[in-house]
Amino acid sequence: TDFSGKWKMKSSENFEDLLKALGVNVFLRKIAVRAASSPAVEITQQDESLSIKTSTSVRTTHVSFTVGQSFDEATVDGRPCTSFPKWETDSKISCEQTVQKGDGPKTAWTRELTNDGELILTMIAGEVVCTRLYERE
Ligand code: R12
Repeated sequence: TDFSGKWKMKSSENFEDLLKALGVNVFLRKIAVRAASSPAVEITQQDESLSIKTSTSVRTTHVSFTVGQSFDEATVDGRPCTSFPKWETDSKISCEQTVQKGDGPKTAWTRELTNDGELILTMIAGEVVCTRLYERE
């Protein structure tokens, strides 16, 4: 599987509910929802190592990791966490997050490449699952 490419978002479900579950206040939620409606995502992958840059008008994140090895990143609401990415199938990575301080709902994400070459991102907080569908630019 090769996630490499520039991706644009086609649809998003439950993003605001996800932020709500994480305790993000309504003011920041509205700003985040607007900004996150047109992200630019660029992924480079070499074997098991991925680099994912996600840009919006209010926040840009850049993570690099190797599947099977823990790494530090931040939850979608910006809390530092340690993440452990693993192959769930040969085309799906699932990643559990452990926040470094404080508590809150359990968070995780998955990224899956579909047969028709689309990318499905899920972000999870407790019972809430946000699903975002991307296609290559
Ligand atoms: C908060 C502050 C900010 C944000 C929040 C809380 C904004 C977060 C954004 C996230 C975008 C995620 C994407 C994910 C993806 C684009 C805009 C929530 C700035 O306290 O599709 O990969 C300061």
